[in-house]
Amino acid sequence: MATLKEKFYAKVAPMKERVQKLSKEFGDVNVSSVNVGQVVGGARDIISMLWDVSLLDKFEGIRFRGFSIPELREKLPKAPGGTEPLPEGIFHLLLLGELPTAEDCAAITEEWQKRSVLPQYLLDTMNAVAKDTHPMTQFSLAILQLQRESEFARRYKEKMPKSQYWDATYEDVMNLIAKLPNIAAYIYRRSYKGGKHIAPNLKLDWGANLAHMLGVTDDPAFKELMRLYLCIHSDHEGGNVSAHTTHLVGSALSDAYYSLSAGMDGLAGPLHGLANQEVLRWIQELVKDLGGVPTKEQLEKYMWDTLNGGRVIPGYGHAVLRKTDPRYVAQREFALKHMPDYDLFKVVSMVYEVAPDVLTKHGKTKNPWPNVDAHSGVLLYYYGAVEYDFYTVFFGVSRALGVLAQLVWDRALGLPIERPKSVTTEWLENFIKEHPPAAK
Ligand code: CMX
Repeated sequence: MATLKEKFYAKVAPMKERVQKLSKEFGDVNVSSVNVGQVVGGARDIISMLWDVSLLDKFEGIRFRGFSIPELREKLPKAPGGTEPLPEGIFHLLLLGELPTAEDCAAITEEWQKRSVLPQYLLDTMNAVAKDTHPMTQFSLAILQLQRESEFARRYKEKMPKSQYWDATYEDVMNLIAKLPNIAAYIYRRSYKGGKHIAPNLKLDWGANLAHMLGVTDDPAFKELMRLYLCIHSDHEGGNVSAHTTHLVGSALSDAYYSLSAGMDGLAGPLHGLANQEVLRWIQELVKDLGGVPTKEQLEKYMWDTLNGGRVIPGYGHAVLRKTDPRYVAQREFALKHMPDYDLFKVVSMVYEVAPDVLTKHGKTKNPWPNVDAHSGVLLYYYGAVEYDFYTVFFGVSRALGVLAQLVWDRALGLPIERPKSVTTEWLENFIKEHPPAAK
């Protein structure tokens, strides 16, 4: 059987030819125009980046290499006796654009297990960090510390030719992804469980092993949750902050460690990945303030208080999506199957009934529907992972799959250093003076 690396290499030349043809023959065809609102307003909708591993439709949601989440839950290989897809499978799909067999997934599990050991100098560094440092800071620091291992950096120093960049990046990516569950579990056990660590189980798949090393429950459904969670958070096309940052930093030929660490710093923002912890914090406060599961009327008032206090309803709204996020739906289905009577799930469901209407009346957000972060916390909480400051680390472990699969492609295709144009406020004002809009 060809290895994952051999299969990837076989795809590079034809893909490179397609991209070069587009650039050479159609390089001056416009695919997007830019207005002043987009320059000032966070570059919304400007097409300015190549990202092959996933594509987002504002109404349908994410497709990973053309497959929707319900399709992938059906088609990707499962663990023996399991019903949720294996993250190994989604990585195979994202990297190669092909659905894997169970055998392909087993080979990736084995490869990652071999590369998963954390070096002692990393553990020493992690042990030196103050325990109350936010888990995302610890996660990003650990990834950055591992940069010492970078094959790309080592070979670049040894005059590696451009044609080898993908190979060194592939090695870095596989070494790094393999270690992420161990890093995450180490942070968790050190921060919240008195430093009593749990040895990895080399027989388990990547997601199940993370569940095992966290040690919050023996319930096999938690392993299933981890597998599902790690699949659905893996990618959301290239323009979101964590993906774009990883790609941008990588474009300077900073290696996978630098790139992912930077991407994780972006994920740690409350408008992005940190929203999953904020949702749980907001729900916990709400239940405490209202003395238990609220009525709809109480919840509605609580939401207005949040909005009138100048704060956002965490887990709602999206820069691109304009309907309920299918990642939310997948998690809701999981909850309906495994914890339909759980009080916190009832609150999350009630928020789903009330929030879109309140946000629509509030009249600011372009999308009153829930995003991925509105649901994940309650599932984790149910199984005993109650330390919600840690939740974004789960997101980060998963997000690595997509952004690093794309990073290997970035180097294989020889994509250049990223350098969009910025302008000053004065430049924009002068531009408007010179190009006054037609009177309405
Ligand atoms: N609650 C209250 N107000 C909201 C809101 C929400 N959930 N979502 C958007 N708005 C507000 C914005 O703050 C903005 O207000 P101002 O005009 O005062 O600046 C206005 O509505 C318009 O925003 P928008 O164009 O609809 O949304 P953006 O593209 O600017 O921002 C997002 C998108 C996700 C940052 C925003 O919806 C938000 O803050 N949501 C809450 C945080 C959250 O859940 N983030 C996670 C997103 C998913 C992820 O990346 O993990």
